[in-house]
Amino acid sequence: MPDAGMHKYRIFNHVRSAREAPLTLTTLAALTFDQPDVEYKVIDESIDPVPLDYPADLVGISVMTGTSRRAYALADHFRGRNIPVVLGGVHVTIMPEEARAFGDCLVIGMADAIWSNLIRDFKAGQLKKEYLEEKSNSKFTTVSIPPPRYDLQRKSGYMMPYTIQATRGCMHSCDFCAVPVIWQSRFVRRPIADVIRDIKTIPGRRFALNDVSPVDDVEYAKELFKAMIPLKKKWGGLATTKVVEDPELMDLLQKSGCEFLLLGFESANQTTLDTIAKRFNKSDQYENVMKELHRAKIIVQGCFVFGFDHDGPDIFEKTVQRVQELKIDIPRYSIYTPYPGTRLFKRLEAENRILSYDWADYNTMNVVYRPMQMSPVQLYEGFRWAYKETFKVSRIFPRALGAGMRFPITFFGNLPYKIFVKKLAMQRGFEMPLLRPQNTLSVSTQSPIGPISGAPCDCSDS
Ligand code: B12
Ligand code: SF4
Repeated sequence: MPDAGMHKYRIFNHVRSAREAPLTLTTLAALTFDQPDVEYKVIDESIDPVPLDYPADLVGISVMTGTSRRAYALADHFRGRNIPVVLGGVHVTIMPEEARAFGDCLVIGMADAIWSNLIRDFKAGQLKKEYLEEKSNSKFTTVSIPPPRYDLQRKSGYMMPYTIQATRGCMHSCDFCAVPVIWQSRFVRRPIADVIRDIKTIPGRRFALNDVSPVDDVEYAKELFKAMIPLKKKWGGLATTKVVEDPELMDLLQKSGCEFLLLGFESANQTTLDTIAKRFNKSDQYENVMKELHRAKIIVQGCFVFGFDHDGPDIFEKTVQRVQELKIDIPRYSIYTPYPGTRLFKRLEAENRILSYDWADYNTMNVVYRPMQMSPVQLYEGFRWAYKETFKVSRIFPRALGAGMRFPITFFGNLPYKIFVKKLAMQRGFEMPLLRPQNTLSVSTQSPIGPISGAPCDCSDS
């Protein structure tokens, strides 16, 4: 899994991830449980260098949009050593035509029903160029997979070494989000017994649930949370603001051990929420959302996005103010980013507003398009200003105290963002990205990032 240069920090010579361990690689490795002769070396480049001279028979690389340049460079390297490379993941699923130039084999879509057969084909010398996930026509499907191979990953180096997933996909379709594009409005559930089995294999008390929206399939969520209660574990995950609408769900959520949720508030402006197809977020209900979650003793990471078409230059101050009023425990800001394949990308491209086709810029911290009501510089500087302002101790204190719960955890949870603010301040200001037509990226089979090194890059953020 290539490095994105994000979500990590350094302690002396040790690089640590400020996030949970990725589930992708341990999930893939588990899929060949019936082929015990297959040995894996799992590398998350965020915390470990890629052993470029490793004597592998086959290399698999997981590609996200932001990491695609690094992924293609690593693929070039291993192919240069005559080791076949399989590329998979969200970016390959969205942009197979680009990825074809960089891999010997592509997996498009979920690999659960593919990976084991792919390995068999490889062993028989019959690796195909492409494996396409067979999609069922029904909106809800169930997938049964073995427990992740946690034994293959490092336990140290992560804020949370154990990650679980119960559902995939999302029932909503916000205009900027890659999830509905990847899953095409399908919602995949794992059998609850399988999820409980996997949670039981976790040696620690805490884990991360990385479903993007586990609470929107209300009946499934209730059953899952009920089944989690006897395990007496603690967990953190993601949810939509709709979570507070059902009192029974909230009660079970709390009893299941949830103590942290990341929520996409996105904007305090209802017109914006309606325009981006997130009208289930009701701006005038945000106080209630926070009140209910705090009542359940759940710490909230509340995310807001800057640069929507209705955002003028006053949006930064307004948002910072609203974040304080709402007493969001750990706020987080992003710049509106048109990930390829999304409705937003198609619209901005049709309006000739895309400024950068360099996918490495697509990390929600760069301006890659021309905003409607301000200049790209204003957007970038406003984003920086909002971060700086929000993480002043004079603002952290009343937010953390105001929530009236878990003060030390919330307070210390804010501190890493102060480091991030410092790093943001040290960065150069906005520079107009080099406009590069999309197709020039796909024809280059040279390493797009220059000479390759085995060491992960040194930059870091929250
Ligand atoms: C957990 C998570 C994270 C975690 C861990 C990321 C990681 N590297 O695992 C953290 C918090 C670090 C993170 C960070 C970010 N994330 Co994130 N994240 C997710 C999330 C919610 C779940 C991913 C997951 O674990 N899935 C479970 C595994 C089993 O599924 P999977 O990875 O898709 O893998 C399956 C297939 O894709 C395929 N596959 C994948 N790789 C490979 C490789 C091979 C060789 C093969 C054969 C198959 C294959 O097979 C697997 C099994 O079926 C997804 C949303 C989602 N539902 O996918 C967003 C998502 C992947 N993230 C996204 C984004 C934008 C980000 C950030 C930019 C956000 C930010 N501003 O910080 C950063 C970028 C980090 C980076 N490395 O570039 C976008 C990606 C869009 C895109 N086009 O790339 C997604 C889709 C969310 C969204 N709303 O759009 N993320
Ligand atoms: S609710 Fe979240 S995961 Fe679902 S489409 Fe909207 S942004 Fe994406």
